[in-house]
Amino acid sequence: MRLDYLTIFPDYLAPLELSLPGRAVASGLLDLQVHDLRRWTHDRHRTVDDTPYGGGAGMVMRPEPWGEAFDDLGIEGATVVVPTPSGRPLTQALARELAARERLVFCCGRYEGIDQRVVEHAASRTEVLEVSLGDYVLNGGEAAALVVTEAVVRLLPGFMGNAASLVEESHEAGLLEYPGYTKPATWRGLEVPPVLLSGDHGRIAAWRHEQALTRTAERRPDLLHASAAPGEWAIEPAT
Ligand code: 6GU
Repeated sequence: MRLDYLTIFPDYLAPLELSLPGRAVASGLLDLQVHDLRRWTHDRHRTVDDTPYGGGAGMVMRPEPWGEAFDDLGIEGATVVVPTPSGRPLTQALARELAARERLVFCCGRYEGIDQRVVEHAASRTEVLEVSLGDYVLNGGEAAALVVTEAVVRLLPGFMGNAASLVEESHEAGLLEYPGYTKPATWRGLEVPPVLLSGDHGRIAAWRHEQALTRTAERRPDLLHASAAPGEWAIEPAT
């Protein structure tokens, strides 16, 4: 998989070369490139933003550097991912969709946003997805791009050591994960639930499922009634 990042803060994305994705790069599974958007500016001050038409607070990112970056990198056939609080909420299902793509191009803008014509233009050339982490506001798209990357890259075949841990875990089953325990069996007066020491795999599986259900009902009742509503968020290429 190829991953490109367009940002005015390339250092913010340095963690990509360290942790989990770093290993995937070393193993040849990932081709990962971080690009400084200012490379595609031409004025003395390397300007990337300007005041909003119609007035109001904050600045909006000008479209020209994005357009030139798209031309130089070539975005045809890639999925352009634009982190924004007004995007489609990131879920495990969306992470799985993105993990099936050959190439993602992340466009990290400041939170006041990128001129909307950038999305419109990119969508005339390839698939574009505006993605949100949740109902809160970050200052820019970089932290969100890191989160999306980690959610996606760990799903790539050959990335994780233990494929079974992917299937069982939180959200893959639509439920929160059951609690985990390891040695010692008694710690500071706290016991591991005895069923886990019983050796009865049927009872253990039933107990874990019940724990997952109880936790989900208590903490995230919305997940018990969740139905996937994909489609309406995808912005397909024009032709
Ligand atoms: Cl994806 N971007 C920004 N800037 N803020 C966010 C977000 C994304 N998701 C939640 N808040």
